[in-house]
Amino acid sequence: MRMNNSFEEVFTLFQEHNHIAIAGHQNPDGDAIGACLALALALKKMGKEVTVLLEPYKEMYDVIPGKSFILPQDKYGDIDAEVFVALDCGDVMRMGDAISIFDKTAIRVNIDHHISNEFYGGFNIVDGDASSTCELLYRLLRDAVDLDRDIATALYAGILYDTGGFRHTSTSPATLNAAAELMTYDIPFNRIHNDFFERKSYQEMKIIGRAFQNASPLYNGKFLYSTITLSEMQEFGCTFQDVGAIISQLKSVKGTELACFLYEKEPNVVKVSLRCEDGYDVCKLASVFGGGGHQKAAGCTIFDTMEKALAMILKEVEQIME
Ligand SMILES: [Mn+2]
Repeated sequence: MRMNNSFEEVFTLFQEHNHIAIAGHQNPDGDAIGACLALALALKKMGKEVTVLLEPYKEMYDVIPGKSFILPQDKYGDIDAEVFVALDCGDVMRMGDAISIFDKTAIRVNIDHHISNEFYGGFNIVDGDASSTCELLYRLLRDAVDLDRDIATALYAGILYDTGGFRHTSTSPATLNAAAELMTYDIPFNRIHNDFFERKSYQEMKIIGRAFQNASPLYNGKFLYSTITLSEMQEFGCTFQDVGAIISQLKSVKGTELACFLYEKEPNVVKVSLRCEDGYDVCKLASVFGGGGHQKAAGCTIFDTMEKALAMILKEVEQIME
């Protein structure tokens, strides 16, 4: 049943228990990291024992404080938490290895802003209209905890990341009010912006170049797609973290209404990212392959060869474009 709990109910859970585990999604982005570390910092301030489960992430996110809460993956077996909080995870599978801890924890909380979220927690706070999990978390924490510079930095970072620097249409007056309030804590907002959106490594730029060489426009340029194979990743010395910016670059091409980027993470594991303008729904498209996300930004994983994965995507896109 898609029913939300109140902020008070969830906050009471935090008050009444001591050890709280927090996880974000696989290949964590600014919102997942910001949300996990902001909540960890806030709970620590309340005197709680806190463990954060997050996969290793790119150095560009190191501006977000609280990294020391993250437990190495080989220590997950030691976790004995009373409450588990999943943040920014549209579905349970997005948690990756943390899923086993989620499954064995008695009290499970799901806080998220993905429209495809299935309310998989025992307690849920899901708002598909929120720009980011961090915006949602800000609303939960602002009246309950004494915010400080570190918590504010983490929350602001997540909001900034998921709105693409307050540019995506998910940005609302409430988003900017949250950001304005967080700015009063003397946060390094200029550095956050530069680290997230300006600085790219030479390798990332080169693989973006290859992605554009490989790109093909279809339907009079309304649809643009590209692929990067595993052997190309190896050729450029890239990891999957280096291809994260490609989808937004494809989408930014003038006239593109729908963009798709596929890369081979492992043999027969193809990650698909989708972006679109109003009038399309890529969340629906991704859900055909068991994925999800937002109306304008979504993704899925196809367990097949690149060739077959691409053919399947193009077939779905054909139906949308006609
Ligand atoms: Mn998010």
